[in-house]
Amino acid sequence: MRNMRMPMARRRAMAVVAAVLLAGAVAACGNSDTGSGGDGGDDGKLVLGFSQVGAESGWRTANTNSIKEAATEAGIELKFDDAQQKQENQIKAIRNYIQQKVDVIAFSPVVESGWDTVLKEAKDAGIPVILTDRAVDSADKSLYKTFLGSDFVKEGRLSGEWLVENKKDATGDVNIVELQGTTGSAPANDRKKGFAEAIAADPKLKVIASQSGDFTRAGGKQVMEQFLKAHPKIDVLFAHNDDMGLGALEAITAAGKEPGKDITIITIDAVKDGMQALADGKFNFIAECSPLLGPQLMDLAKKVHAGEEVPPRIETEETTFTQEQAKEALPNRKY
Ligand code: GYE
Repeated sequence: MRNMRMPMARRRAMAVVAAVLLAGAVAACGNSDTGSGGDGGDDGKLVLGFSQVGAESGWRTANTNSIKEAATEAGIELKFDDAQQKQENQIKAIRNYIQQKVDVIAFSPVVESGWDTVLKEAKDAGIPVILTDRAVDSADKSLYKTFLGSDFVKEGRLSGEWLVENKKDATGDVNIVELQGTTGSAPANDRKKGFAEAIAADPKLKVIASQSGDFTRAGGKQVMEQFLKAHPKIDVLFAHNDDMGLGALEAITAAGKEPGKDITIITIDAVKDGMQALADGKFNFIAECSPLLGPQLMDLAKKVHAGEEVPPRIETEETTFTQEQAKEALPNRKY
């Protein structure tokens, strides 16, 4: 029986292999049609491969929506990948885009370091790369065409300056806890730096604990619980984004403290839920960080594809909000 079956099994296996090879060949043909080598997609549209960080925050959701909407409006074919906050997934997505010969690659690098190899691969394939939102620390600036995004150091500095002013009459030490963004990310590194520089102006302002909450609500809540257990006197929370601040609110309330009163809360982003917390008196100050990068990104994609020169750094325009300003601005917020 066994001997009889073996050839049949083998034949089947060979048929499977043949089918896989055929499918691969068909897919490869399909790719070379859409892949275009710079001539656009099937219908002549510019093809943009975009690797997104993830879906970790309200900011990120607004950013993804902005990019998708703007691509449709600009008549650009968008290939979109969500890397779930993992650098290895982003590298994989970028390599796929190179293989598919997209016209332009854009991505928001989850962390700052470790990009040189894959960026070099894109450059060697003749595909221009645009950085959006977050920067890389590559020394070779020719690896990408431009970086579109916020000045995170400034956001940290504005947050710190507000605190210096707000606590100028306080007596004794002002104990600050800091919820950092994703470890190694540009916004976490830069916001920490800007804030530290600003509060150095007043020696009574002291950061007594600083830890990553990975830019998520769950992370913010969990780390704030630890902070509250370890430190009986916390006067200020500086959270690197709204979502971590919103998560921390739950921990603060559960610990029997009143957010915005017992603990002064400063965050960054100014997404709707954050602005609502500010208008409700639970947050005290927000430095804005705009996620609406889509239209500018599409514009840049068209320009670099056409071989036009673009400025190496394009900064987003932003403001700050107090509780009163949040009440006024909320009805017209787009995200
Ligand atoms: O502040 C945070 C998000 O890179 C500016 O990432 C972005 C940050 C934003 O998760 O909410």
